[in-house]
Amino acid sequence: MRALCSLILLAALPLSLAVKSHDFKTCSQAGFCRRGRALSARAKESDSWTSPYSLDAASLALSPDQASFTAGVKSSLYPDIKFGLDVRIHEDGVVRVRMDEINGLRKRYDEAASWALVSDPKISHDIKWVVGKKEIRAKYGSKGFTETVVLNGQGLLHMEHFRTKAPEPPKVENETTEGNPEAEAAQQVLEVPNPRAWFEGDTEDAYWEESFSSWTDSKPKGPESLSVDINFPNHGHVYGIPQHASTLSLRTTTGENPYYTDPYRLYNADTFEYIADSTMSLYGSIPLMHAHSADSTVAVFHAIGSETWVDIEHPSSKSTRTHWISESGILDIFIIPGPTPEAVFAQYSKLTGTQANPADWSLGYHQCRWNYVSSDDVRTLQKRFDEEDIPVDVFWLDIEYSEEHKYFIWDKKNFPDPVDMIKDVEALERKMVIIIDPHLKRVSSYPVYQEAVDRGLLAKQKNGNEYEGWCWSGSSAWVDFFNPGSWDWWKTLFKTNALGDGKFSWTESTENVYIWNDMNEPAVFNGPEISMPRDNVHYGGWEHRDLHNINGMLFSNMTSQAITARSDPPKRPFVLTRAFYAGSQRFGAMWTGDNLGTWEHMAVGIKMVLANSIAGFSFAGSDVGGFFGNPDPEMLVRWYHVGAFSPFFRAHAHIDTKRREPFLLDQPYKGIVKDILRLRYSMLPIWYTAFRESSVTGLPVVRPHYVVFPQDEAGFAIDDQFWVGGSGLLVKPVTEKGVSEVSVYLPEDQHLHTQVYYDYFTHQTYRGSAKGKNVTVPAALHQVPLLVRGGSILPTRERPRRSSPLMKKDPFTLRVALDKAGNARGELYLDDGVTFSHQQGHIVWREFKSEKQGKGFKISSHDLAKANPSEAVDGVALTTYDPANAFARSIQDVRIEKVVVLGLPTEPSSVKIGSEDAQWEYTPGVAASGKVDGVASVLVIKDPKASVIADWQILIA
Ligand code: NBV
Repeated sequence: MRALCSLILLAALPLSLAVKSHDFKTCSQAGFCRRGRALSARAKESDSWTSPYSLDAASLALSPDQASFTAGVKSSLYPDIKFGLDVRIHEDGVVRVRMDEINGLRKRYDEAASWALVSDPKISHDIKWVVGKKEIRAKYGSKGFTETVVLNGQGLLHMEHFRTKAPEPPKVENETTEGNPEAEAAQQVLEVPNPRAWFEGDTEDAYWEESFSSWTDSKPKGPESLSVDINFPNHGHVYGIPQHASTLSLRTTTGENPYYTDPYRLYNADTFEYIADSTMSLYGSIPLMHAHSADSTVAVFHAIGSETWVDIEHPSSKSTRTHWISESGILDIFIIPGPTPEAVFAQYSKLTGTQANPADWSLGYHQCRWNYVSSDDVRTLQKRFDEEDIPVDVFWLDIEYSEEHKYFIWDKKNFPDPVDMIKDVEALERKMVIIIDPHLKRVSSYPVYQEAVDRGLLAKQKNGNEYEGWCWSGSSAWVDFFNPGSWDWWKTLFKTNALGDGKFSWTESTENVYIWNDMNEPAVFNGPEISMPRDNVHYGGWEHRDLHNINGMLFSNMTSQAITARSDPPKRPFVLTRAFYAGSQRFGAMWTGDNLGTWEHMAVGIKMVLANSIAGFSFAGSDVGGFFGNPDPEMLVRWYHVGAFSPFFRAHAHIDTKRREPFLLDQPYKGIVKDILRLRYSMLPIWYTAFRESSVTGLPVVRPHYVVFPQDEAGFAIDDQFWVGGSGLLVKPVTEKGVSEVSVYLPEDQHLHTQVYYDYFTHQTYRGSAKGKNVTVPAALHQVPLLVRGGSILPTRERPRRSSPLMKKDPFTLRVALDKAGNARGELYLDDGVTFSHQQGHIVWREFKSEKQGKGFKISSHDLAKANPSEAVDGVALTTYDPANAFARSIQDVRIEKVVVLGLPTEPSSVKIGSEDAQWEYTPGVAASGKVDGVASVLVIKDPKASVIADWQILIA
């Protein structure tokens, strides 16, 4: 069935634009996944299935403060094998469950958490375990008890212990064993029924070696896979475990859907031209899953670095069963209790860290292509943007800048003057991002390779020799970033000054060059599944299979540290990574890899960004325009809308595509794209404010409905419209051809009365309903359906500029969208956007409020940082905060130039700022009649002479 349907899909696409599915394994082609699924099938067939694993009560040991316990775990199948369980509860209620084999033949990989976690979580001393006759129990949280997360409820827990390979039975020459005592004995052994077959199956399926395509995995450690079922008996929706091109609410993988017959796979891979709706693994893996219902949100995070498959079933619309099958490693599960989405984000980000506060310019528009081919090409690019007055912050260089793909080394034929070129770009305070891939050309004349060889830093084959694979640079080697010896060395490469001693550093670069890390899954053209052999060996003797999904994160981690360290005082890094793992959000941005220029890919990109965002990695986007193919102008325009509402906004294209920079478009498309870019730039304060919140609370920068309205069931599966931070902006980019209007779902919080929504551009009003409601919103090509929920105040900067740093002293506009009761609130966060001085309190964090006052309204500005110093910035609790800090002083002349109030019931009689009359203009609204929505009244207050850093009040009478 699956094969048939894949064929149909392939046939629907031009042949060259279809993922080479045969390059990647299905579950049935991966020995351990096959075994895991077979285990689950046997359990389903049996009426009397019980797990062979049980807690060894005699070994139970509570810690002296009763905050954690350890216990032995026995398997009735292997009485001599010992497992240990370690359960602890963190201060925030997260439960960590670890299980490992004790005194096994070998050691299982147990370092995934040490890469993912920001620090060792503090164990609670208030929560106590109590040992009862049949159970051990810890009670905390609110009263009442509902089963939320159940481990091993289906009895699928299985940790394959290390074993020695049984000798091969002697070869029998003739058919019969008669008269050959040795062979007779062997035959008898084979015939003895296997008492473990009910659980493990009756064959040693791919225990000691397996092949895929032309590759053989030698599996020297034998079987060591890990299976565990995690059930959510009271949660009908599960989300997360990115990265997949799939719906946000994860689908059943064991049902009839022909594209969902395989479990969701997590195995970082270069799956270029991927299918737009599938469980296939892509470039990154975050083993975090949210489970959600109208009553609560919970999550599980499995700190595992090896390939993992997750089957999902929905026994009813109100419950979910999942089955996680991993190739190796210990069981290290964090049960994240929530019970709200906010609490889940706080708990998860306490573990793996929050999205790093980005450099402000990196939220602008990025222009990329494989490739801008010469210094002159880059200069012309910049000139054309400027001639058309189209804003852009960053020009990118892909691999062709380098000589023979030796990264860091310029191809001087085409880039004879790299530093001058970069300086030309810097003139308008723009930046460059240049690619550094992880494969190193194996020639001794390439200093980066040779230094890595001299220091013994390269990844090894299982026999201990340097691993050689094929990539862009031909015969290549890879730095083993698990080797601490590589860390300082990698930093030195990015120093823009000479190091002396003949050692290499990138002197032909500047501090305005930032980095793109591609191919870090790692991609190896001639390797199994286009990656490294699993039996390769890393630092510490760990096999590549153990840490494959973490590998890419180390590359972007080290690069981001290198970029930070190269300047004094350090500057915020920008590193774009393709491969990622839990924790990668601390090191930069990601994109969704090599998508196709199709409507399906445009649409799924939104869902993928949402999935990444809820898994902690908010700084995400997909290639605007699609990497492969030549989108027509309509598609390109719509894609710019998608990009303008993605946290990371970059246009990119394959080397074989036609050039498609915005200035090349004909009218009206060129004008529309320019307006979209200007819209993005006007909203940069909203994005920057959302990033601040994310960096402190872990809340995503773009938010799906279930996060914002966790009780509104009708929104739980919605993933084609979303919210920008906590701003109250709701957007639904058009991702279909020929559309002139779209249906937007207006969610409601059941406890609130219905709310009004305003069209951002036309001020048309839409009223929600207590049950949630769909409304039709115009969406001609120049229009992106963008609504502001009543009750929000949006700070924008409306003066068109060529790059975002040129806006730093520009005044603000405030859009006050009143709710039904006449109230509204919003935030604005600012800092220098470049250094880390925000961590010393050099910030401006304002709250704007509108309140009903008598018959009129009061709009005011307050210092939020003064009120909440410890919540102001990421990473540090500001104990002292000075409202007159140096950054605030540097922008004290920056004004609010306009306040636009939407939804006043009547024309004001006076508008005062403090005690002075303000200038204003009022346009009455059009009341809604019957089913026809109205248009909001608009009051424009001109230049209220309010500084952005000061407290002020506007009184509308
Ligand atoms: O470096 C070339 C490309 C890059 O443009 C793209 O964004 C990456 O995802 N890279 C992959 C390698 C080859 C792709 C066919």
